[in-house]
Amino acid sequence: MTAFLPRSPESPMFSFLKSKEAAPSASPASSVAAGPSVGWRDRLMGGLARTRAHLGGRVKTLFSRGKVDEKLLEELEELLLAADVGMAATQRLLEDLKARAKAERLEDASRIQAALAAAFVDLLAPLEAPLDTTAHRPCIIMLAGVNGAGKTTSIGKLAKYFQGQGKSVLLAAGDTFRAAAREQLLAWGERNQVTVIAQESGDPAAVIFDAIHAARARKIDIVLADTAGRLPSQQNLMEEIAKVRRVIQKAEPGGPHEVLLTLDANIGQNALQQLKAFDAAIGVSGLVLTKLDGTAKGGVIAAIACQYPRPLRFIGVGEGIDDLRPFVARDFVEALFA
Ligand SMILES: Nc1nc2c(ncn2[C@@H]2O[C@H](COP(=O)(O)OP(=O)(O)OP(=O)(O)O)[C@@H](O)[C@H]2O)c(=O)[nH]1
Ligand SMILES: [Mg+2]
Repeated sequence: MTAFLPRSPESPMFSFLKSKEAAPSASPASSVAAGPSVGWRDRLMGGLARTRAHLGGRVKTLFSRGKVDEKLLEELEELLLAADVGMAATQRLLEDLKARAKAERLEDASRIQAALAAAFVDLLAPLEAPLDTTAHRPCIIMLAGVNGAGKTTSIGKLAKYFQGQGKSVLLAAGDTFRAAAREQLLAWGERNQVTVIAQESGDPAAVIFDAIHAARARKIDIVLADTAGRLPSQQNLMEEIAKVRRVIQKAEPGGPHEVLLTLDANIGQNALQQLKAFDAAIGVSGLVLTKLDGTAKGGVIAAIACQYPRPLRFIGVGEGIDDLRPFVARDFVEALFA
């Protein structure tokens, strides 16, 4: 079993508290060019620009014909598939649109478009399930995902988001694998003025175990535990993360209270395979979908909703600290078809 490393000056465990120093040069990207004054709605609009151009814009042109016929449905199918909506969700949306067109005798572009948007909202609404962190203190949130998906950056953003809700936060540097992973999390810790529990090297489970005890002693509301990136095909690493989960459970019965899988929206349909594999290994309770700004494949959300629904807790639309927020289906669809 992993040993709990007591905090002492000799201990290799660090506790980085509220340093006022500027973040080191390895610090995360500063806020987006748009600046912190830009509201979430604008960030979402900006972030979805590519998917909107590929899907929303072309759909508009298509619907300007003003008639829902077989040819239009065929072309719409192509557009949806190209945006990574996936076959199952595409068929569902087309059926839904057909039914609405018939029932409501839709014959003008804006009403057809509104009907498709409504079909999208119906499909995505079940994913809208905000994370409740109030039932446990500390609420232990573990992030997992493949290399570079955006786990550490999302933790940095979440730390700010939760603090903004009046919660106290502690970060656990559970990525003891990649060089500089710890420094990256420390930089986010400094930026948010929150404690980061880390070790020079060693076992990720031990670091997180330590962090949970520190959080309990300090009456911290939320622990955000980083983990190293791994591919579902790396069996030993998948076993390792399953062990991390078990150790958390030992440290805090009932924990982790949330297992967040971070998915990079750029990977499109592969997101489903990753979700299935991580779910089998660690039981995914929620999703963070990152990098929606860098892709035209934002439609993958619909594929997830249709084929492997899990609460989509947060979406990321940029590298800035304010570029992550809870998923709201209606706002998302509005931004998609604006
Ligand atoms: N454009 C954009 N970039 C993002 C977003 N989220 C994360 N990134 C970038 O993606 C890169 C990887 O992010 P990390 O947070 O280091 O990813 P990770 O999953 O922790 O990576 P590993 O620890 O190596 O597995 C960084 O350059 C981030 O700035 C997003 O929503 N939009
Ligand atoms: Mg990382």
